[in-house]
Amino acid sequence: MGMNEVCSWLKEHDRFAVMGHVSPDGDSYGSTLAMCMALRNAGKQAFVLADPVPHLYAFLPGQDMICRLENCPFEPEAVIHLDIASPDRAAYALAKPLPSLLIDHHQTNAGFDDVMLIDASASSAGEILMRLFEHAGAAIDRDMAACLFTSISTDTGSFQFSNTTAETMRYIGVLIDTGLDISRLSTLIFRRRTLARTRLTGEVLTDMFVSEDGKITVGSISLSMMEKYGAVHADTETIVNYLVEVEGVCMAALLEEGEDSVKVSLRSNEGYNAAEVAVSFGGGGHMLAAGATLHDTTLASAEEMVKKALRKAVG
Ligand SMILES: [Mn+2]
Repeated sequence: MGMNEVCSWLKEHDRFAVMGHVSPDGDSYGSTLAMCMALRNAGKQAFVLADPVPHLYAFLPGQDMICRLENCPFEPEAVIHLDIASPDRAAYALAKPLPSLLIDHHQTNAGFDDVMLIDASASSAGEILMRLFEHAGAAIDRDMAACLFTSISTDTGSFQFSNTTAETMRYIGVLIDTGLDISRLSTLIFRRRTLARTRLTGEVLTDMFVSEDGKITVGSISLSMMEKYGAVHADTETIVNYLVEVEGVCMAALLEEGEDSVKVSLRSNEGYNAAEVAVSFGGGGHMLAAGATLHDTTLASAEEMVKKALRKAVG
């Protein structure tokens, strides 16, 4: 579906709930906040349904627009889903179905809303939003720019992944033109980490599994490790990158024990498809970065399952 259809759908409604995915990342927070700001700038009512932002993204503007399902400021009449690969990945399930818009960039997205804007060639949900704002002639202020920069820079690995295109960089130019200090933001996002995250990373890397041929690495984080370092979920977000950056590795996984599930983050190097492995576990994502959540399993048996799946994928 095209931009015109999305624009007229947005014009038809007045009171929006905007949400991203479970275990929200920089693209999820950044795109939902930017969308909410754009709607409010257009005279609409809107809020973001999400957990409060973690320490890593404490600098994001507009956090007062965030609420949980139980304390929404008003009854929404339409919902916007951003950066959500499949319906079960949505941050919240609403009590009753509402007119819905999906904006996403996951190659595994089969589509699940009334109106959809899915482009797997876009680096991030934030980049698709910039295209939409440009099409609609919506101004981007500095607060929106900070959110969109967070979206795009995190999903492109600070503009180092192959999803970074000339168009991506042109949009970053638009953001810089608002007066945004990208050096300050990049430092906060990529070159600062809590002591808890630093020490947790150390233990994961020391104890990681390495296959005999050196092509597979698997790291694990138990609940007791989280407790030992006083770490929170946001502290684990980028540890998997270290695993796939080991020379000679084709595919890597990081397992994170939850209260009643195990979260699996998958990364691969060029030529290996992490999304395929994620889909085999009921998850999804991109070629080089994907994930899934395993239920009814222990950390130890999840490790065995994931090692087998990676072995099969890598050959
Ligand atoms: Mn994304």
